[in-house]
Amino acid sequence: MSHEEFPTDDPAVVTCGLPYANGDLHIGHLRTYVGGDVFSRALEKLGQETAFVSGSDMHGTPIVVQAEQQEVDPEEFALGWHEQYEETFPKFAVDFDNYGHTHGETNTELTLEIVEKLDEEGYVYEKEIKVAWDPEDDQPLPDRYVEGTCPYCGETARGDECDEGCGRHLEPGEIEAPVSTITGNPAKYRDRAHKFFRVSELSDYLTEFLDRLEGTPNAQNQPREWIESGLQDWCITRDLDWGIDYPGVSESAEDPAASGTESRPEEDLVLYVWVDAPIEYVASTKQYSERVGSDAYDWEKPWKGDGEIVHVIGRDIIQHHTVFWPAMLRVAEYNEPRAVIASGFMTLDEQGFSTSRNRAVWAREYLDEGFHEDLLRYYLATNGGFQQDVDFSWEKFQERVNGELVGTVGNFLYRSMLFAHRNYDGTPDAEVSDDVRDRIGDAVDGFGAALNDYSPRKASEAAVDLARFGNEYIQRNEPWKLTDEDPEKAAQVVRDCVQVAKAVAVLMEPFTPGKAQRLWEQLGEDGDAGDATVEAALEAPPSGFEEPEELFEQIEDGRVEELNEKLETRVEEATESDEGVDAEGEDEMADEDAGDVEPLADDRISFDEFQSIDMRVGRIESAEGIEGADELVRLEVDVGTETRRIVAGLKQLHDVDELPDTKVVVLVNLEKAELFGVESNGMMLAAGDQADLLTTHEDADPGTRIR
Ligand code: B3M
Ligand code: ZN
Repeated sequence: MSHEEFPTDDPAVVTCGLPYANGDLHIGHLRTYVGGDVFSRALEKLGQETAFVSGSDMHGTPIVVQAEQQEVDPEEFALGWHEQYEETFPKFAVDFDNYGHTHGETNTELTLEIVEKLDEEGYVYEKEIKVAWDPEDDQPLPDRYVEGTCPYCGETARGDECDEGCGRHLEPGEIEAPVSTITGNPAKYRDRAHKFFRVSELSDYLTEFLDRLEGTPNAQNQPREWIESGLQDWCITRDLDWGIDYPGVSESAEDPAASGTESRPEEDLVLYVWVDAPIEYVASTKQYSERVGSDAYDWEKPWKGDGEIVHVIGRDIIQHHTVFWPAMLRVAEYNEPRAVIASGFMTLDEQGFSTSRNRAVWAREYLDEGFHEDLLRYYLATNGGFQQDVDFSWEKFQERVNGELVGTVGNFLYRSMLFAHRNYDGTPDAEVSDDVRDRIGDAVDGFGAALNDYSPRKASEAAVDLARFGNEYIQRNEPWKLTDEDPEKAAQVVRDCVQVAKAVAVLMEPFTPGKAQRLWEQLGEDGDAGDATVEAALEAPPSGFEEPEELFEQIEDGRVEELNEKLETRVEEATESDEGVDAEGEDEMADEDAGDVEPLADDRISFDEFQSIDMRVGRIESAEGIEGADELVRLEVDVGTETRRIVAGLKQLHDVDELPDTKVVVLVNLEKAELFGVESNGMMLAAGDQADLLTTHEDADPGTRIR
């Protein structure tokens, strides 16, 4: 089934993944929010009625852990960050129609209602499971309180997700060799009764749903693989006292002795954060409706009636949005999402952002440097396809700004409008030529097609290419030579250029709303450029306008050098002070991104045990990405006596084409594993988050044993 093209007659809701309310925002975080804002503004440009909503994610273990470290209440801790996000987003023109939070009343009520409905429909059951437990602290270790090995890909995994490997959601009890992140002790597993949602029963529905789902291809392909490999039921409760209490928990936990499981204070069973988090999408839409009135926007239409739901997310949370969430919506009798647009990751100078090492360009810092928010918006929304990874460096930023915004867009607008102002006091009295009318029409069509293709980048190209056309057009027709010779023709050319300028204002607005507004005013237009739809691209501008100013400014080389130096110095300083902190064993867990050194293992192994590990020098013969898997690469590796096929999570981190001929270290007697349908016969050793491959220093041949 395919959906009706945008714009449809029904209201749409565009949502952005909820940021966890637990830390400063850097420009890497902004990618999804800018992407969502651009998409929702662009839909409105097409004439689609759209609400744009999100909120802060207040629950979950990362927040509890950090609040504990700071010795504050999780609510107070999370609210502090929530307020900061509320202030930060508008500074980047990310204008949510409603920005709520998951601990609010609307979300709590809706969550309870939905969970009760899942229960009533027979989709919830209780099961005893193994829960990680800290033997020393005698407490349960939900989610981020535990680290270990992913049972699917063997990478280090944290709590409920394999964030460095295959990206899967991990159920409680699944992580292997669990270690408590509180004490560093090996965790034990204990039996506890928890609530489960029968997602497995919805496999057929979800398979059909994925066939209908639009958005970026990664959002359809990854879940298909997960569903094919068999869906498990989903544990929807946690042993924690921060979150939304499981409804009617008193009945189920009434008599723990009878079930033979650990006794548990009733209030310690809360819903898993991923249950109430997406429900905030609905709650936030509802709050918006309540504020503007349901005549202006009726939240029930997209969620329960005729309307469109579009989720904009980071690619690490695809599974939640394409499996668990639609399963919940289905049973609770809500509409399913029409599209999931999942963005790639962001790197800074080709390396990961690291909050603990201060290796980031912070949102606030970007603004403090005096840059207009639109420049970053343009960079983030148009650099590569939405699902591709994006690297940020001040050089690349400078190149895009100076090249496209200053050189193409700004240059065309300034030269044509200045000429129009000087010679005609504004828009000359002439009709737009058919050719230019058609050219603008094509740009508008391209813009609409790009959005229906969920490609903000292509939509921006429609706008920038139009400005490029404008530049060529004025250059080719040289109106400055015609004013005396052929004044009629001169007026015609300039009239065309002014229309192109107006169309550029309309089409650029979703990307650069502040600058588009400025241009709108320079054209003598009243009101809000954001309210103009694509039809305005071909409507005549007012006849008079003032002398224009240049919209964009060049970024000089010296400025880039200065910014790079600042970043380097800061990273160095932060790394030094970080080392001090690590030595004292603090600051573990605080880091979301990378960089903390794991404590050395206490458990010693015997030399015999070491001897049983067979590691060999290998040489990569070939490497290619596995289709549909974002990170996995299939490699053929010569290990001396034979060539082994190995699957490794390297795609995001290495240039796959450059891998052949690299010498590596291969663990050859690891049991075989199947990853995305490909058998992996061995494991290559690599260090850390960036999968820094281990290699040999001299010329050991493939097959040489490592001792
Ligand atoms: N709070 C943040 C993340 O995992 C998480 C998103 C919730 S979206 C419903 O990216
Ligand atoms: Zn994994």
